[in-house]
Amino acid sequence: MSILTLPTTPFEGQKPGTSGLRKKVAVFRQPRYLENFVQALFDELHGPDGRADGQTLVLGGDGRHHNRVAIQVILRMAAACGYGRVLVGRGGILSTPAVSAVIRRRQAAGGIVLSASHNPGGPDGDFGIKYNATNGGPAPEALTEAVHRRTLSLTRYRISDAADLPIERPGSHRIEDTVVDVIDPVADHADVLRELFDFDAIRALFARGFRLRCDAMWAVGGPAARAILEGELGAPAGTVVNAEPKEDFGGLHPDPNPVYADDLVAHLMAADAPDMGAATDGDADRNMILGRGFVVSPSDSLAVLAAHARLVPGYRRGLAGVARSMPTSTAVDRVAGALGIACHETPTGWKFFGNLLDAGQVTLCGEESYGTGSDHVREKDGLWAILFWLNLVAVTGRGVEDLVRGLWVEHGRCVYSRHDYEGIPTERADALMAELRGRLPELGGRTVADQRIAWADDFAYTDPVDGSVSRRQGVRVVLEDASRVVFRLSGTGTEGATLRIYLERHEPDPTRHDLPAQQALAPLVRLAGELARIVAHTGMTAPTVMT
Ligand code: VG1
Ligand code: CO
Repeated sequence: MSILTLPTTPFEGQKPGTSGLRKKVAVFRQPRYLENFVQALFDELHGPDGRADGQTLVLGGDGRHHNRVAIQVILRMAAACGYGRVLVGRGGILSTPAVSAVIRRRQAAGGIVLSASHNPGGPDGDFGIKYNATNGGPAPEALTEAVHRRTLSLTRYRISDAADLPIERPGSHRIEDTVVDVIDPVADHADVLRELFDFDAIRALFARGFRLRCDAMWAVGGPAARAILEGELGAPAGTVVNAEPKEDFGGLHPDPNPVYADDLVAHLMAADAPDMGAATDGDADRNMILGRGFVVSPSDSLAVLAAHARLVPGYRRGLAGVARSMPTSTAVDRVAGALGIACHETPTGWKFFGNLLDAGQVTLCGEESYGTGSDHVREKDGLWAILFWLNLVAVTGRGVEDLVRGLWVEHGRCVYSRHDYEGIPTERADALMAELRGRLPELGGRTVADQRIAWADDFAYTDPVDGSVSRRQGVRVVLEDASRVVFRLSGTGTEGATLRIYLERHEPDPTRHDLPAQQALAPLVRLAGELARIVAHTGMTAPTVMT
């Protein structure tokens, strides 16, 4: 075995987005593409000639196509960088929350997650890589930007010429001076979850005949869900479906929303529907929750969890505060107000919650994109959310729908929807956003599509802990009754641009809570279309996905 220093030249476009660097598998397959990004990361972390002597690195991915190849490359590069130990998930598998749990429990210096999350997989699908820091959370923007700059000037990378390691079984190996331990992908994460929830109460719930259908979408969440729900909590065999992780997610889109998890929705709408439905995404950090005949919006889910957190052992002492991403509905703000705790509004992406969680300023956080989590790790956590809901149902004796309706009765309903326009040519999407931003100063006080605008801005965030500023995080247009429309471009796609339009209107009147969301939001949809001139810019007359 020896360490090689090999010449390379930069690749354009290795710029991490909302959650790491995501590209087509074919892009990652190019010789030196992955190597360049990993070397740039190691250079940033340890200095250009630095070594990670003695440090521990966690490594795992969501098991999508190319995962196995990439894992072996990174193991050899970590050895060349001098890591003391690499903890790699068995078979190269670790869900995103599991990586976070392992980093924190084993005091690792950080971890590399190979995932493109909810994006489709397979040879023609997407691949991704991101770095999580010592706190277990996604690297802050300052680091991801520095890594990107370094990718543009890289001239060499270092790698051991060792052979592939057998990582399909537990064991300990060596590359150069680096110990590589193959670890159980579920155990650390399960330990964390066991400390938070009342497993006895949930066990009793299942023993009483409560029926759950948990759809792992052929992704990495399956084994953990099966081990805990069926193995430990006594849910009947078959509760977790589509549980075997596949490299191509069965050809499906592993995104737990009503559009891509339509099969689960159909089961929950059927006459003999189970009591609760749940789904997790490609890397098991997202979750969708359903009641019988009822879909829970992610923003409402966060608010319900916050409202009842004290009923769950891990949060018995109450919440320090909560946080939500800016486009997420204000339901949780209303709950926080009633609880007398702070509610922070952050830009989209879990990395912005890290400082608040580390500083002990917030306990729960979430996003409208089916992500919820807490200070138990530094990622959103799909199984955590499912267990939280089960725990609440078990100790309140109330069903999923009843818990959400209780929220609406108390605080009014934040009627909410997100409209995505996918696959827009990038220049057109950029032109749309530029025009919208250009019109911002004149929008306050104007009437558009019969709606009177109170104010509009481009969201900027100052991190209350380290003072870092993130600008241009989304255009907000707010009406006099506080209804709002938010426009931003996705930072996780790999083909063209995706325009996301977030619509929210508060409905205090309980007799109107059952109006279909799209109907209640129709005036805001018209406003959005006119304001952004969507048809003129994109040629599209309807969104490609509505959730
Ligand atoms: C999307 C979501 C965002 C989420 C991100 C990563 O980002 O909107 O809320 O944090 O995906 O989620 P964007 O930039 O495409 O809107 V995951 O499950 O990919 O780690
Ligand atoms: Co995900």
